[in-house]
Amino acid sequence: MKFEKTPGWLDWYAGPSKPRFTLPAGAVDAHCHVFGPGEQFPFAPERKYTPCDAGKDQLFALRDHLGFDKNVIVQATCHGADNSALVDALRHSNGKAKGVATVKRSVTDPQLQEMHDAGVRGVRFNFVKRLVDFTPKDELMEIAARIAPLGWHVVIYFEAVDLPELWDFFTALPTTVVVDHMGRPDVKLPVDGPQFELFVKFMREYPNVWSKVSCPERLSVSGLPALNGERNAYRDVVPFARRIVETFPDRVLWGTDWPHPNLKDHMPDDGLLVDFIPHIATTPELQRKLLVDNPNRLYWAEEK
Ligand code: 0GY
Repeated sequence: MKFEKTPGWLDWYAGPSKPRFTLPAGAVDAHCHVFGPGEQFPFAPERKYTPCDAGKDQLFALRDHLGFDKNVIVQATCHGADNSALVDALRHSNGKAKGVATVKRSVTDPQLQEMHDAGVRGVRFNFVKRLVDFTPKDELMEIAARIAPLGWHVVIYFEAVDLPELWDFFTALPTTVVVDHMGRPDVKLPVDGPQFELFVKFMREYPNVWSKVSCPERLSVSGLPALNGERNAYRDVVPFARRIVETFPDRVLWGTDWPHPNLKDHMPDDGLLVDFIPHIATTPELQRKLLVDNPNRLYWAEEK
C-alpha cells in the first residue's frame, strides 16, 4: 500500500555527523521508533500523521554510526496498536533491541507472551491530544494490571500542563513508570518554577518513576543554531535535563527520538544530539548511569 506523507513532513537527517562525544561501551539509545516501511507494515487507519518510511535497517545503521550498542524501540502512534513493524525490528536485532508496545484491552495473553518473547518490555500510554484519541483510564489501568506480572513497565507521554489532572492516575500505576521527554516542560518557564517543580515532586515522591531526558530539539525554543550545524544547540533545555540527571541519576534514560516525528522547523543532525549528552550528564559516572547502567537494568536485566 502506498502512503502520502503528511504535507510538510520532514524526513530524517541524511548523513548525520559523527559525534565528538564518545559514547561509553554498552550505551543504549532508549527512545527511537520505526515507521513502516508502509508497503510492508501499513500505517494505522486512526493515525494523526503519515510519516516517511524509516525502517529497522536505517535505525540499526544509525545505531552503529553514532556508536550505540543497543536500541529501545517505542511504538509510534502512526502504527496504532499494530505492533508488527516493532516486533519485526526486535526479531531482526540479534538481541540488540527491546521494545515498548501499544496495546488495547482486547489483547490476549498469548499475544502479550509473543511480544514478550520478541523483546517487548513495556506499554506506552499516550496523553498528547494531537497524537491520539482518548482512551478511558479504566481501560489503561486494566492493561497496566495485565502487563505487570510480565515484569513490563508503563511509558507515559504527556504535556506538562496536563500533569495535575493526570496525577492521580499516574501515581496509582502498579509498575515502573517511565516518562517521555521529562513530561514536556515549557522551557521558557523557570527550571525552579511551579510547573517543573511539580514534575520533580512526581519523581521525588514516587521512586517507581523514571524519566527520559530526551528531545531537546522538541522542547527547545532557542534551538536554531542546529540549523547551521553549530554544536551549541538547544541550550535552553540544559538546566531542565541536567537537574533531572543530577537529582535522579539512577532513574534516567536517554534516546535520539529518531526519526523525529512531527518536527516543524528543522530536522536535527543525530550526531549533534549525541553531543548534547555531556552538557546534561557532566561526569563519566553520570554518563555511564544514563546511557549504560539504567537502560540495561530496565530492559536487559535477565541477561545479566
Ligand atoms: C516522540 C514524540 C512524538 C510522537 C510520537 O508516537 C508518536 O507518534 O511519540 C511527538 O509528536 O511529539 O516521542 O516521538
